[in-house]
Amino acid sequence: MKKIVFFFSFLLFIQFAFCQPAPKPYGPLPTKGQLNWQETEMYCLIHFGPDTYTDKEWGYGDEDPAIFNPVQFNAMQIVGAAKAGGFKGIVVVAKHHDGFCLWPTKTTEHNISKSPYKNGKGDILQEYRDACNKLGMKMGVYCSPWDRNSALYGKPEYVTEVYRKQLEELYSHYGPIFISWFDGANGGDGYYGGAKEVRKIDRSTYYGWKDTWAIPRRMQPNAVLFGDVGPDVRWVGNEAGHAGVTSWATYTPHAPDEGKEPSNGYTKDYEGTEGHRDGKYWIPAECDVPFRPGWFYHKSQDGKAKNADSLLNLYYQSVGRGACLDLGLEPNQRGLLNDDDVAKLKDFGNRLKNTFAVNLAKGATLKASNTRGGNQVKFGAANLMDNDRYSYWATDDKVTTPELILDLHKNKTFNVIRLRENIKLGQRIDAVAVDVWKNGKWQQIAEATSIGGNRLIRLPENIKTSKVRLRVTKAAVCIALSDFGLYNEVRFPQPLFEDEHAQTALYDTTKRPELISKQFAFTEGASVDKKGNVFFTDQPNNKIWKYSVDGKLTMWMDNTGRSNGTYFDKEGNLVTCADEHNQLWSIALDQKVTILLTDYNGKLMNGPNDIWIDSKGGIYMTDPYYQRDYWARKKSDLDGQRVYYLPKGSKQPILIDASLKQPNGIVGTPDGQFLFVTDIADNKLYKFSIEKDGKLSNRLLFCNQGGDGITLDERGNLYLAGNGVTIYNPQGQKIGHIPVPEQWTANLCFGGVNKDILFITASKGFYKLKMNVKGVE
Ligand code: FUL
Repeated sequence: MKKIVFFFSFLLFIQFAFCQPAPKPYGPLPTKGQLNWQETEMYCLIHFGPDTYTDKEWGYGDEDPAIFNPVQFNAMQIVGAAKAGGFKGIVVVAKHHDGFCLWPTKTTEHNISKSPYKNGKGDILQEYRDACNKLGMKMGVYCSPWDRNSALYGKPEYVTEVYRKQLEELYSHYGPIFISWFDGANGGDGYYGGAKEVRKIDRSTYYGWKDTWAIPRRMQPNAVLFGDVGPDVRWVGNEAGHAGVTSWATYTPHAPDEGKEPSNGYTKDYEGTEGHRDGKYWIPAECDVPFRPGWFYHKSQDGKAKNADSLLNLYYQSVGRGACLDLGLEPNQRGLLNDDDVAKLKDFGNRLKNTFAVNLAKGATLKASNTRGGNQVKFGAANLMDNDRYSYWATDDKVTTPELILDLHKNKTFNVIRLRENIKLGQRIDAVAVDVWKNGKWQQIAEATSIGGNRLIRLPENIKTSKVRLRVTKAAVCIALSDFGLYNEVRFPQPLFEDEHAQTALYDTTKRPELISKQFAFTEGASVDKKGNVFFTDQPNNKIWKYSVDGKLTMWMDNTGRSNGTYFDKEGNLVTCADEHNQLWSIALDQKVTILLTDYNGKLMNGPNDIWIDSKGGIYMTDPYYQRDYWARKKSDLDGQRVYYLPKGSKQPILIDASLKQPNGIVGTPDGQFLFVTDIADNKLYKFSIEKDGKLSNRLLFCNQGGDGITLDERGNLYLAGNGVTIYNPQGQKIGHIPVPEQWTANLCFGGVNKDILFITASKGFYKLKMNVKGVE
């Protein structure tokens, strides 16, 4: 009897183990076209046309086709350079906003057949098609909906008789198309057949997107459709080439105005950066960014293409975050990429190839805490090592936080970790952590969120270990992980300090900040006057100090209302955050105080912290709440920590942002277009667009580091105080770090006669560092 029982339980076990079905898919799922797109990872967006000859980015539509004569045009050179860079496809801008068609279309006279190129017999699209076929590259098209040449633009016939017909021509002659790119720039002034006027269209309805998309669905069913609203691939919300550190493949597009239909050019585009965990649709992000500063070729930008270091940064911030990278290429007037551009692409391609050539996790002994139904063949961890995106390690339905230990048998050195989910079963994993065995115990070295089709963790340093542990710390359902890789990226000394657009380094990186004095309790609020003298505050001691251009340090004012952040206005008054009274003060040179602001709608400010003043004299201010021992009140009078704008002359601030946890440092660009604000509690830095009325729009996550004060240099680099000073380029990529030997670095500004000395307030100390760049104050 015992034997029989044993036999039946054994049978049951076998049945459980081997008949355990695959996990149920979770949430929205990718289509075949989207899987193909995901595997493409990197492709190039090629802008070439009349703008190449007129030195413009957006042609007006009145350009004479006679200017288009690329005598040496060579699609093989361009597509070959992309291929050498590791790119797997191209997207040809077949028609840009100027309306000039690079193929002999029947829909308009404004096309290549009217140009001298090959005596009017040329067809750039066909040449790209042939080159792609020869080189095994995928091809996509971008046909701008906005057409500044067409007399019909704005009327329904433009959509039905011109635009859609153009798409049909492209799909029928130049396929297979892997992506059809629909742009969101729309309507405005243009030539419009000679009318030369402004034409506005209703972005939600004019193009009848549902009917327009039906054309590629019918003619190129495997192509994905790109746009602000997808429907297959979404715009990431910036043209700097990066997705959010957390970036979901799922997304629900929203219109900027409540109750309206979102559409291309009419979404809350900043939401595209991170997507939505509970998004209704599978619409992963594409990160588009030009190789050179502009999308089109400009002679003045020769030599300014991004180098391999910058491209690698972008790669990790796009492909490494589950998105695809779409890099703009800019053929010149001869119809070729410049040699420098070709060389940089190749360098980048080689570095990528070398990095990912060997998966150091291969050959490891794998120990998973759970394997679905005990079925090692179908669901075992060994599937992580076979380089197949769809074979996978799965757990039982109930197990959402499994662990995997990799015994590498000997010490190996790596600095990149790769994770992939089998996305045919949806995006299931929210977060993971990775530990290594060091000094007899597990030590965490990394964490990551939103795994999806591809997640790369680039570690700041090389890790040498013989044992690695992966912990899934949060998943919506049981996991289906397809890939685990450890790689070693060869890094060159100090690549981070080189500015991509300039030959000179930002400063001599062998130097450290020089201590001026350490006699303070807590320094803050550095700012510079017109002459270059620097003023800063010692808040606990209630004083303002001056460091003059001739190197003299003097106490400038006592009883300063516990001034914190400061900024000079145009008239030369020092505006300060008088935190003792929750006010803004303007202090004249004779130290006469004028109170600028006391409250928001009758309620006490929390404690104005830092300010920036625009060219109109309006003051941008952060108002976080830090309980001070010199206050009688114990809680905030307001119900949040926010950002305000005080127009010049007004006593009532306008609330301009309530979305940050604890806004702190603040600075704007000198052209008044953008405002940067740090969120110290959420460890993030945001970039906003400034509207005409001073209000903010387009919140964009600039980088995943919060902190204290911020300032800008003349190249647009941003300096963030907190843990020393961290430098970000205008694209939000970290390009350097200046260590400061203090607990906390609070604020900074450029000063000195030439405004090329970086002054740093850090806890008890006040420091300076000579730079090769100037500030913009
Ligand atoms: C934008 C366009 O307005 C730019 O000129 C460029 O083509 C870029 C890729 O898309 O929306």
